[in-house]
Amino acid sequence: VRMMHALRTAFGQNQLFVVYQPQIDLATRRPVGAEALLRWQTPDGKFISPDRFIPIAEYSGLIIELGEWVMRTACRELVDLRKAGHHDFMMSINVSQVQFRHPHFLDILKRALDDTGAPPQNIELEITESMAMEEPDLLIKMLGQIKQTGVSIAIDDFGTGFSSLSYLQRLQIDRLKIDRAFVTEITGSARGSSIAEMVIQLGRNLGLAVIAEGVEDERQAQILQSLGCPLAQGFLFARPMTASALNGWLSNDA
Ligand code: G
Ligand code: G
Ligand code: MN
Ligand code: NA
Repeated sequence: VRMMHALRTAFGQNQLFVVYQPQIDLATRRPVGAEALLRWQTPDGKFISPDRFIPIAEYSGLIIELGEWVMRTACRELVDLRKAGHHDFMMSINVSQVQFRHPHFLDILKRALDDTGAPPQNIELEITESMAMEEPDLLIKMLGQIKQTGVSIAIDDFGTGFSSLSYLQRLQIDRLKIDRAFVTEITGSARGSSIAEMVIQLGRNLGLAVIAEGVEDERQAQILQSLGCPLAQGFLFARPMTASALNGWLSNDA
């Protein structure tokens, strides 16, 4: 309860901000997009992890307001990047299941797109695999409606849940994100790469883009590329950074 009040106050006092982690095309090593990630820095300089405060925001309902703010902030940053010449850049936004289940979620999304002028084709929403398995009927309906706006959908943390392949086929998704845990394993034992390999193959068979997350070293990047993984994200390429840092990073790179 104390953290809930602290979070509410923090949000009101602008202690929360959004950082962006670049996503890279493994073949060209060029950035193709970024994932928006929420951060909380308290006045004494300490960072509190979203792993800790997102569940509290969900439980308290604050996630509705907070999630909308993240969405609008990320859309605005995308528009700024486009003005700076990065026209094909994609922006990925994490969506909590509490937001997703909210009766006005679709309106909130459309309003964010309209008000900011962000092109829907350049926006992707990330939902977790565990979320994808709950309430199949609601999910299938929602994904259909989201797709109609032009926004795409990725399944985050893929490989950690147990979604059946036949079910996955029924979902209108565009991209699978290989969970960091499986990327870490690919340089370990001989069998370590088997899950990453399976997800890459699955993506190919279903016609879905695949991105590996948590890529920390060059060997992982090379193995992923040799397995046919087109995209990656991780500390090897760039850490999450503020909007202005991202602008500079992209310009230096160009
Ligand atoms: O950025 P970091 O690795 O600390 O994120 C930890 C977790 O918090 C990740 O699972 C990430 O998806 C989640 N997270 C980060 N930002 C957001 C956000 O804006 N909304 C939601 N729902 N989850 C987020
Ligand atoms: O669950 P989700 O994929 O949204 O979480 C993304 C989180 O992973 C972010 O909080 C980000 O800071 C973290 N992250 C991104 N790249 C790396 C990496 O290469 N190594 C580690 N350990 N964490 C990473
Ligand atoms: Mn994510
Ligand atoms: Na993830």
